[in-house]
Amino acid sequence: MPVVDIHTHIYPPTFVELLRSRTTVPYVRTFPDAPDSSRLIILPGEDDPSTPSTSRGRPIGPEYYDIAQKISFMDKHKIDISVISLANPWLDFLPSNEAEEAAKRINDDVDGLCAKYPGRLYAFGTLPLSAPMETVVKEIERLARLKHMRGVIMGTSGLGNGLDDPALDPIYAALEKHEQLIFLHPHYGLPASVYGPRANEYGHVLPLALGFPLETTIAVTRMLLSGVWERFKKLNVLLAHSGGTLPFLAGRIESCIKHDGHLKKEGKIEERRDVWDILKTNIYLDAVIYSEVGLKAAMDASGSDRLLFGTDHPFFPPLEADAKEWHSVNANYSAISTTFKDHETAAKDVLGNNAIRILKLHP
Ligand code: 5CU
Repeated sequence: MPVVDIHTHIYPPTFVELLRSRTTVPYVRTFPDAPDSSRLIILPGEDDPSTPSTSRGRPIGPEYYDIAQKISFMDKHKIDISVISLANPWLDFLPSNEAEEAAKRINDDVDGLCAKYPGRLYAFGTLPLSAPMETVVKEIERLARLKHMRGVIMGTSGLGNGLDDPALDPIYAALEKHEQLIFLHPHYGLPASVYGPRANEYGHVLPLALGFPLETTIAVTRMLLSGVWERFKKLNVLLAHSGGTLPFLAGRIESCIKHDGHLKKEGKIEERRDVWDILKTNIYLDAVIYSEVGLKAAMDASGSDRLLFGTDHPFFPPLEADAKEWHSVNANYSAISTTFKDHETAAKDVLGNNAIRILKLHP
């Protein structure tokens, strides 16, 4: 039975070099109180001077950029195939004139890493979203021809105005035409003010456990409301972290739409596809939710044939230096085995067969 990890990141060496050359978020640097440990600072506000040094970013070691470490992590956790993707914040921060060249370099770099381990690695590419539209579309076309690429990873900002921005239509059209799915992943979280004045005392828990999933939920709901899936009926999107909170909130979203006088007046209620239809037709969900309760909601919303195992490696490593396995990975494995305890075929689908079918990972 193949196990496929579709949520697993890398910062290829060329990207780490770029981060080391920078002095504003995102960047890699050491701090005076721990001069021997490089820290990866990526999330907005993560380097605020009032933040304790232990919550300024995260220590960055070779597990973030060395592909051999990805393979040994896969071996340790019995993962046969990984679909790797550049981790956040991708190329969102680059000035327009640097984005095209950076995207090509990084996508070629990642495709080359996959080539080193035939049959074990595939990838989602990265788009130069700050470049002119024509450049972005050209990179989608180029990615569709690269041997190991199976879609693109994207954040929620799009061209700067979110994923409901009609200016994104040429990108959605190109992705739909080339059958490349979007792996939609959060990065920006929620405004820091919602976490309150004591947020610094709680490490990364509030932005990662709540900010990330809500960011995804809001982004995808905006896509729904703006009619993206009425215009692009075959556009497929894989949502990180089991869809944020979308499976849990889908009924409420649907009800709010049905009861909205403004939408009714604009004639937008009758012609639309409902949330449940889109969840079962255009949306795939990863199984990176760490519990049976969340996984069951994802399964109920989209179906076990649309759920795909993931780890989020190299994030969420064990804190104990002598840990043999990663608790985060085992939590995802265990949620699958308990959720599907009486459904062996569905368990195998979620662990690997769905990814092989959906992403065409022919051995
Ligand atoms: O720990 C984190 O900050 C992250 C992150 O930035 N991106 C991700 O995919 N998982 C965890």
